[in-house]
Amino acid sequence: MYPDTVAAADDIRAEALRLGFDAVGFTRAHLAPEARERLGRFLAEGLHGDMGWMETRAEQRSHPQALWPEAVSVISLGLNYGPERDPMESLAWRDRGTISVYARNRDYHDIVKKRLKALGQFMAQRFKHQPLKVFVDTAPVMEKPLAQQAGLGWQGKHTNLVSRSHGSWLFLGEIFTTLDLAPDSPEWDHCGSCRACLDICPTSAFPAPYRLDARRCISYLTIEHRGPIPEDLRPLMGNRIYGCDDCLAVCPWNKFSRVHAEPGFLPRAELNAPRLAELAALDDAAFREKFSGSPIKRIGRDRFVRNVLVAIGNSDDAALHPVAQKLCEDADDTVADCARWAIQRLAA
Ligand code: B12
Ligand code: SF4
Ligand code: SF4
Repeated sequence: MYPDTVAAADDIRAEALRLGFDAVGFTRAHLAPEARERLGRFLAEGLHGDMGWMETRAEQRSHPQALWPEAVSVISLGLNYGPERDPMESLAWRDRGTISVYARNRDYHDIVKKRLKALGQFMAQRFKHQPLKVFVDTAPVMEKPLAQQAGLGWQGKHTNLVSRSHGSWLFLGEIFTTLDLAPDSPEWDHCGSCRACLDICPTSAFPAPYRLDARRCISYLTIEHRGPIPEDLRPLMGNRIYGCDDCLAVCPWNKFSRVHAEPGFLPRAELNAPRLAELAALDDAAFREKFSGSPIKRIGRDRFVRNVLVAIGNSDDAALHPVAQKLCEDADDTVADCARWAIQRLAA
């Protein structure tokens, strides 16, 4: 084992900051029992909807050492993606769509993973024969409770990690390592009596503070959910066509955040409130070309155009009627069904 756990952690922290991470913390490769119990309850109540992948690897998700038995420490890393303008400003522009801040340019998974790998290379040279693994988002890892344990922030009532220096705008990634690294103190809850995130949610997706029913969350409905979106939720979605930032954007702790420093997060001009009519006209090839390198590409043309049609239905803009009309006979049943719904709603 490396003899000085504090010096080792200090070296890694300095290198992580040099590589452009904005927050770094250390914790044991072990999750507190509450996190595991709460994951169990979330799954038992079916709040994960059709994200069956959350259930299949629940044991590994709730026990870092079930994922990798040799892991001793976890390095939790945060990358700031503080937006340059109010993410909610385009919600009022009804002939346009609102895309979540995180998806207005390059895929954050690629950017975070590249930096995690660079930090991993530094560690491999500095501490010989100490294996490590890097993760961002998609592995069965509970990133938010680990980040809280490592002192990066706390899980706010909107369930995401809030940081005293970056507000709601941190992407998370981790390095699991066999090194024994001096752990940081966990951060505690600074939400107090605030409930701004709970009250702003357009679909009432929080059955209680700190608990999210993913099945009602617009992020889930527009990104993860396949097939038709439940009809009762469609009118509540407004023009949010990919993800949602409302609960993050209203958090008062964002006043301490600053704009990101990553060129890959600079919004592409054509994704800042794009015209719904143009998006609805995309075929498979045009969709893939437009969203190359973007996280949006992952959901495919059909799911994306479905989301655009929900926004068209909510637009109250008769000029969009012919746009929906054209999609009524679309080869994809869900798109065709949503186009008919949009027409009915525009006529109502
Ligand atoms: C599944 C998932 C989703 C699902 C479900 C979200 C959810 N809250 O679980 C959906 C598709 C809805 C989603 C949406 C979003 N996501 Co997401 N998602 C994930 C993923 C893959 C797993 C999260 C998870 O484990 N959920 C399971 C449940 C049990 O966890 P939980 O809600 O956090 O539950 C905890 C709390 O409820 C708490 N709790 C329960 N009761 C109580 C009571 C008290 C008193 C307290 C204190 C706590 C508490 O305990 C539970 C366990 O710790 C993570 C990546 C990862 N591998 O961790 C990214 C991740 C959480 N997502 C992220 C982002 C950015 C988003 C969006 C903002 C994207 C967008 N703009 O559209 C939205 C935000 C919606 C929201 N309010 O959560 C980031 C969040 C970064 C951060 N700063 O926290 C992550 C970490 C990805 C990353 N690597 O950066 N996501
Ligand atoms: S992301 Fe939007 S829909 Fe989901 S919980 Fe937050 S405010 Fe509600
Ligand atoms: S908006 Fe308020 S309640 Fe929600 S996470 Fe931020 S401080 Fe906590």
